[in-house]
Amino acid sequence: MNKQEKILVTSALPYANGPLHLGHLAGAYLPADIYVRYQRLKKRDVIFISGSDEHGVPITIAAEKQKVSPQAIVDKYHALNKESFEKIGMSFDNYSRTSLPLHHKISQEFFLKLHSKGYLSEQTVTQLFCEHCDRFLADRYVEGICPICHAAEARGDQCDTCGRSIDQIQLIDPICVTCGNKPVIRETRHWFINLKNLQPQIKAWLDTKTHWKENVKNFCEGWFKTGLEDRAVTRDLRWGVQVPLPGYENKVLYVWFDAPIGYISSTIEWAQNIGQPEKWKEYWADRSTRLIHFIGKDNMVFHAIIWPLFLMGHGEYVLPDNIPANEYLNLEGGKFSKSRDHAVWLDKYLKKFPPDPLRYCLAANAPETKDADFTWKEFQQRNNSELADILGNFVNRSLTFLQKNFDNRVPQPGEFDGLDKEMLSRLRQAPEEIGNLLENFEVRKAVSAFMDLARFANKYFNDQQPWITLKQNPQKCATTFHVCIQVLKGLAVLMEPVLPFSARDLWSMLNFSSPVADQYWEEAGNADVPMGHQLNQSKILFQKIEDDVMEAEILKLKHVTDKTNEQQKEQIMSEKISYDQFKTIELRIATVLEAEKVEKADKLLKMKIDLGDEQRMIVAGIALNYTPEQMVGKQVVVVANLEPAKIRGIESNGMLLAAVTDDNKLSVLVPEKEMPNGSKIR
Ligand code: B3M
Ligand code: ZN
Repeated sequence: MNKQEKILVTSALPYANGPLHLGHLAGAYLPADIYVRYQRLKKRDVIFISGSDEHGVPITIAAEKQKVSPQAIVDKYHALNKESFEKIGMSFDNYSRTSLPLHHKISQEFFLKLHSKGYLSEQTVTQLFCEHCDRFLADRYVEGICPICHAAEARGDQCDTCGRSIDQIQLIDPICVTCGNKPVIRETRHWFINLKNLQPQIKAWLDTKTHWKENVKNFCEGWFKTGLEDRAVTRDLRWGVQVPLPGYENKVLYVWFDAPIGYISSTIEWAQNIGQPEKWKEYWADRSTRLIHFIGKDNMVFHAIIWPLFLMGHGEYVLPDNIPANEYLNLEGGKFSKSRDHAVWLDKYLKKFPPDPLRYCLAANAPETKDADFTWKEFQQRNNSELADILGNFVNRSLTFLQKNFDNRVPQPGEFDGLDKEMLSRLRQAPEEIGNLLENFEVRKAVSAFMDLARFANKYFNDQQPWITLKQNPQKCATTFHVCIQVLKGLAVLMEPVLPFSARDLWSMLNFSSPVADQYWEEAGNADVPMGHQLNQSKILFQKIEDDVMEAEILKLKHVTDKTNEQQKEQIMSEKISYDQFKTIELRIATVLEAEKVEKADKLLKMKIDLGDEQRMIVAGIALNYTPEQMVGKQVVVVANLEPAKIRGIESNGMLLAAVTDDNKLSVLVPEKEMPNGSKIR
């Protein structure tokens, strides 16, 4: 690769609808940052672009749930995520937002270009419409049973269980996610991208990408086998980029139409910010730029098939050179889940731990070719036994020895013996060896090659026995430390992509003036620290993490029941709670005053209950076992201090207790003799 070549690296634009978790970081962000930092050390012309994806149904649903405006949601999470990214060391050249007017303008221009070139066609289609909410149910606004795999809770655009994309009309028993009602079918007009006709064009282009990762190539093959379908690129929504055509005033561009254009608008914003507003074209409008999109595997179809087609249609911009998509990261054996709070949130992590150990752990165990699993135990083990005991130990023992015995200066070497020579030769080879792996997106192997070098350095230290040679052969001892310092300098540069904060700290202990990030990767292996160079005070680079700290983190995840992890579930069931915990649950006797079935929900009964000093509405899933008549007049037990929950659009203010078996036998709990309403249960 020649030095003049431009590299444009992007990370997927995360939805600004919630905080980021480690799964996000491991897939589309950290690997990109490591790659970019490496390319900067190679002195290549690289820029690193990302931003918040602030449109689409994920945003509006979050806004409705939190009862605030979509703008308030994206403002909140853009700020939070941007800050987390900075703290974990993501070195974006620009982190933009798709709600900016600039992005709207660029997206509309892009749309009109495709429109004028005949890539889009208008079609009348049938869609699900909720009469209660008075709107079309785009994408995640509707859920139902998947027509393909019959899993429950498939969404209007995709089933997360089988991973297939769905035409919402085909959903079995669809319901409006907002109000729980059954939608009706209505006609609407939309613009479509003609993927069916374009399949040969995109396939021919993808066939040239022989250097891509296997998982990405296989995935594309799979799509071609089923055949591409035309896809609507507009939506009946208000939040988003307005469709710039007459008659479409109440419609916006599909979020997956405008989001990847965010890569372009963010680059334009970057160029404006650095005072060279035309500079973005040097990247986007030059066909020799290497455009590299880092993404997680769930974004593959959009980046490898649909986005390149948009770019081909537009005609003026470079196409992706590579899409090193990563697989998923799981957490303690289960999927990351926002709804079940089975997650390690990045902002929370950063309040407790330093950034580098996480970067190291996620890089060493990156989900490159298959799903990987994050466990706190592994995190602790990698931090304690690798970062602290290997790398940190070598740094610390070398520097404290020099401080004590050599006046904290680089000593003059004598003749190099075999061990010295081998150490220096490994150091010399390391930049190329590790560099080739990074160039090839093999972060796991790169990290392990780096740690091997540090491991070898410790062995070198032991084998030279400087604590003995200090007295018996001072010249040999001086040589050993001359070599150790050369290795430390090399390690500092080579660790910068993965461990940027620790690299900076080590660099300052070594007392070099120009920043470590300004060094030349190739020169990391040159043993060129001069004799007599004065070092700074050393400090501990990596703190060990104690067992109880990890156990507390593991415990936090335990409340989560995960169907895929029966073992975990059993553990939770047998866990004890304290009496104080039990006391927080307010159980009371109530009498059912009225009961009726909930329309279109077979299982639900809505009941008015008397709690002595107040009456309330509750909803309970007992309608298959009890008729409304059977319930009226019955005394029951309810959890009286449960926060209100909306069930099928009806607010329930308490929970009725019942015994249930796995095969749905159900018996409502009743007091053995009549009790005053409101009586407490202890
Ligand atoms: N916002 C999906 C996601 O956050 C989407 C990526 C857009 S990349 C152009 O996973
Ligand atoms: Zn509705």
